Amino acid sequence: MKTREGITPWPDAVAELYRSEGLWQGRTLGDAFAASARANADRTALVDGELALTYADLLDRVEACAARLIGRGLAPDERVVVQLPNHWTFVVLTLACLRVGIVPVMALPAHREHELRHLVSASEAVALVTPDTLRDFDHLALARSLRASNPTVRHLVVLSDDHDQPDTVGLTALCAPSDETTRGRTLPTPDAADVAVFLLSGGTTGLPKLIARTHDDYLCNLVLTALPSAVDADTVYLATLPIGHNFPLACPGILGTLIAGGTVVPLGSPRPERAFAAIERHRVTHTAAVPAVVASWLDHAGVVGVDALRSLRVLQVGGARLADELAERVVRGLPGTLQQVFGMAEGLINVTRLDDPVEVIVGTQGRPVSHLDELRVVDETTGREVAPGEPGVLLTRGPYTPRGYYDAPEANARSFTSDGFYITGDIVRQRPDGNLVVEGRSKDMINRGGENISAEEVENLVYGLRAVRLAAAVAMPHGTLGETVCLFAVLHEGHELDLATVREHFDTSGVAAFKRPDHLVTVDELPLTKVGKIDKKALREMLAAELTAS
Ligand code: OOB
Repeated sequence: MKTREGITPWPDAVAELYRSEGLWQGRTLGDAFAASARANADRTALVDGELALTYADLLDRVEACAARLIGRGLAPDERVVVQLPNHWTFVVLTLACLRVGIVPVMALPAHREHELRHLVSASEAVALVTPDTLRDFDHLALARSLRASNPTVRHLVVLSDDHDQPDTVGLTALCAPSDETTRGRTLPTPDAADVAVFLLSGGTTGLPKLIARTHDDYLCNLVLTALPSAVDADTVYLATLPIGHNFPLACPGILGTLIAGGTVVPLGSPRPERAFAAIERHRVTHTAAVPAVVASWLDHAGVVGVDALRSLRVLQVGGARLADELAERVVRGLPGTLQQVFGMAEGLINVTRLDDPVEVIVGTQGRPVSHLDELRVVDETTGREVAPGEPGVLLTRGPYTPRGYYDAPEANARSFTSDGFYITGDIVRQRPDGNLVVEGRSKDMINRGGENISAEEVENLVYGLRAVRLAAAVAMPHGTLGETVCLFAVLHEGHELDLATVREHFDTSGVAAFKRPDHLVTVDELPLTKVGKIDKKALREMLAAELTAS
């Protein structure tokens, strides 16, 4: 199937508006990168360990890699499932695909057979790109088995230290500088309206859906997110979140930094020891983290200090709700300006601005990056718009929010309105100043005997307790009430916490009594989703197992 067949296009008149407003430039991501590379030829584009590439080097490798892909028989519009760690080869390969219109499907390193099988078949991928082994998992064996059962898969491309497998292609060689086999080859160029990448829907339920992002819309995404985070040619961007995720990839992330002429530093782990060392060594100015990661950085800073972080100008935090309390600690305790980012692979990105008052940076998840982003906040049951300032489900459409998932009519019927709004499922409140406050997920509500309790609200309150490092509230089945509030908490070292203390804290905070947690489970760590968000589904399962056992 040709990619465009599975796509819900923006209406012509709307596309025309986005073009006339200059948001869609009619330019491919490959072109935009090449222009930046020519303008910044001698500057450093990419640093990974001992390898440092100038823009001229990177452009040369990208063109060479593109030529090798085409030379091996890959064609524009064919899909390639890319599952790589944060490594320089990801950058070269992705840019090479974008250059010639081969479409990468951005899998995460944590994906396993269940997800990959689905991604390969849903995208009809012709190639799989994986490490040989990573964190003790044999990716190559899985890739071989996926190839054996999927006739579309013609190539396995493997990232490995010593590559001599006859049935696979070595990724490092594919990403090598140009040579006589690559020079002079004429390469195809995609159209700006073509699909550039497939991102995956997040969430902790069901298999990920494919989100087709066009060159026009994704370039718009890069440009509009680079502006409010002040990413420019002096930026050094550290990518520690999984690099195929929209946030570190394009908000503005590695692609936005490269379009702006800055330096990208991919790092294989967000662990504080490694991140701090990389920030110090490369004088990192910008990075992005999820709340759980930033909590670990704060803890580490409490032990080693913040000297290593001196160069940091912007710390983006998003992907899940950053509790106000944690936001305050970041503002007080870490160098640079905190930028909250509330975004989604489906499109819409909201950010706090660097010059916003502290109250906005700490207490809101920002506002849209485009003046043509359309937002509606509606009542969950009636679907009608709520009064200004009231909480409701956020719907959105705009210049970088596609009108449907790829080839998924049923999911589209559920997740998009008939007039093309994406139903985010997030419960938000929009303040008079336009900033959004995320109050929860429409499914992340706990219904305690008819009282609706936002899990996020409970968590925010719990962060007011000094003992608590991380908190997650989930519904616990209950005979008469239907559901009660179960709190999972990770404590700071040397602290203790019991349920009575938590409930007392809720009482003294003047909170409705029904919101007090009914059950407390202290744990060493919380299960995380593949991008590092707290995995509520797993917590509910843990709780169910605990209840059956008792
Ligand atoms: C990002 O993208 P996804 O697709 O992995 O997840 C999107 C969902 C949102 O619908 C929302 O439920 C949640 O993740 N979320 C937040 C949040 N940022 C994302 N919830 C509360 N506060 C925030 N700041 O997660 C993503 C994509 C691009 C940039 C940043 C995050």
